[in-house]
Amino acid sequence: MPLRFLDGGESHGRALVAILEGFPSNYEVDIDYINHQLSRRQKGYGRGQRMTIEKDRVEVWSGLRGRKTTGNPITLIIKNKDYENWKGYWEKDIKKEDKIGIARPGHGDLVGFYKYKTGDIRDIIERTSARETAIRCAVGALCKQLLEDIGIDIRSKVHSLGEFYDDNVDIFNDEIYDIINRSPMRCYNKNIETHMKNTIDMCKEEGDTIGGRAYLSIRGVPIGIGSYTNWDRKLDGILSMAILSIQAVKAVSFGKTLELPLIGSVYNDEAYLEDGAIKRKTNNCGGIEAGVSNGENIEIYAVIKPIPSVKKGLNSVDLINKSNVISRYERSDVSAVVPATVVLENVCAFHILDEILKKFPSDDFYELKNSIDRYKEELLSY
Ligand code: EPS
Repeated sequence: MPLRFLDGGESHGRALVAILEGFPSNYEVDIDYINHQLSRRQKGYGRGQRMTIEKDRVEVWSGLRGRKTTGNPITLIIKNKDYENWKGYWEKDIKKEDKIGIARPGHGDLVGFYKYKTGDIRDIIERTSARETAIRCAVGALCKQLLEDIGIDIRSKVHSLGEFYDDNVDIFNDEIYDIINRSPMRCYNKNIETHMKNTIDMCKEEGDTIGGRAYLSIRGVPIGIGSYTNWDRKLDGILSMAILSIQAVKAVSFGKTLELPLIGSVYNDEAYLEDGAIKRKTNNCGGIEAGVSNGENIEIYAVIKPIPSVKKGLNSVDLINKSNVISRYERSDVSAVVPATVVLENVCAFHILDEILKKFPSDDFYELKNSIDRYKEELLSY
């Protein structure tokens, strides 16, 4: 059965909800693990005032008996604390004079106004908001926890903010990763961290926003996940679609593709045998060849654009009164690059598990674990 979920919920509505189907039974879920992912997502330099209101905790309303999954659909809920401040808002019809017509260029405001024709940009803001990533993280965290138990580890960091780069860092070194996880910029180099923080402070002062790049690495995916047999089965295609669906992500690349001269003899990862095992001299392609995992770490960069809620204003249009105006400000974050790294981890976890389940169809966790262990053993003698 494919792994699938849908989520619903508005940024300032009652709650965010997801129903996850196809998750193996008999898996012991650690709710603290999910809540830890939710709390990691809330942190980071550049976050706005909203994060002082929310303390995201997941509630599991179905699919668990004790701590174990039953194979039934898993219903996850995160209540919005800010809902208390918006009570009444959802229950009444909006007055004409309270409708928002001024669009923020770059946000969903303008396109949503014409697409859904409710006459109020507020309806669009509520669903385009990156608040939705909280529930996607809860779904992904379940998957990420299971992946760890079958030897797949997903880690991330900030790669750049504005013009500052924290490059060439081994995130699978536990000491280094600990420093990254404690850094408000989720980066390693302290000097770069200071520059990044100063840049965010400056943007905040000027009423501006700033973007950057997130880096993700997935270790332990065995060779042969994904497929080249048809366009919609390619692992890099599937991951790219999911990553581009994360609010504010505008580009995705694998491995060193954007850094290297695109010359065949330099770019392609040469292979050799060592003690019977196939090794690579480099991992420029980021662990995926022809849409299939090649056993190396899957390395991904995602470009996070600057948030469109720019306090100093942009030229825009009042879509209700049909006039040229300066865009209105909506409370927001100055930068979403730090939380985006955590979202990226959890969003990719869902799809890696889905692809694993396609190769090793299993209803039960132990069936899955045994199939993977057997597959890895067989690979050694093939
Ligand atoms: C967001 C605006 C801000 C962010 C929000 C995304 O919320 P608010 O409008 O309530 O100030 O903090 O992100 C979250 C709430 C979250 O949990 O990540 C937006 O417009 O996209």
